[in-house]
Amino acid sequence: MKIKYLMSALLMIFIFSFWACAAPQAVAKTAPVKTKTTESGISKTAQKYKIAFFSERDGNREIYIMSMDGSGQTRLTNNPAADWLPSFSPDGSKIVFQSDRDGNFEIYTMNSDGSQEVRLTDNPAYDWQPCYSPDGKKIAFASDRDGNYEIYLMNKDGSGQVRLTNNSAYDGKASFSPDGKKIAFHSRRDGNFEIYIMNTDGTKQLRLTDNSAYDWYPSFSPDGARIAFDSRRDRNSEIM
Ligand SMILES: [Ca+2]
Ligand SMILES: [Ca+2]
Ligand SMILES: [Ca+2]
Ligand SMILES: [Ca+2]
Repeated sequence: MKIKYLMSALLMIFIFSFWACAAPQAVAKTAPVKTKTTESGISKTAQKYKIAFFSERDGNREIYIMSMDGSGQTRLTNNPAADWLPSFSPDGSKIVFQSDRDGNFEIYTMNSDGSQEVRLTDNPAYDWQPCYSPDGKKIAFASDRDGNYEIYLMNKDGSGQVRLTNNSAYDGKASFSPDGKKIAFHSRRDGNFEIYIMNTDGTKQLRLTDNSAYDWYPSFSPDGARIAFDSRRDRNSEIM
């Protein structure tokens, strides 16, 4: 069972290298650990940090958290809609996620114990792929509210929603740089998916990749020096 839990944790870290805005947001230090001995015996440190993930194990997509050794798996959402793509706030107190519980996807936040769910967006379009800024004050997300997907930025309470990209192609999957000054994202504006960066006010949009394959799902390294992304240039997905 120890190995099973460890593999589960490692798998989720792997998945979040694609699906969270960045690995540091998916793994967050939460409330002080009360137990002095670990359930799995792997390490006390592993239980101090939590991983948020989604699973269909209970019949539909729900948000769960667990310790980094796979112990303490707890379901946080409970409704028949799809609740997914969770990402911790930098201080670990909140989780932002997307849900179609009201008929279309909206951005929601909740406390890291699942309490106090709050809807931040409210419109008939899809609003999804949320990501906290490193200071926790802003949330970037993608929405097709103007007819095609663009990157938007809002305050953590949902106020002040502004569009950062503006073109007829798909723009999505925002990921903040660790210093909060840049947003990496993927866009199809040049014919196929490429990785771009821009300032957090939408200025200076710059393409970083240039090839005929899909390059998408960027994520900054913790030191901000590099960007990991997924590419199909070898005809299947690879991590660059
Ligand atoms: Ca659900
Ligand atoms: Ca919506
Ligand atoms: Ca667009
Ligand atoms: Ca490409």
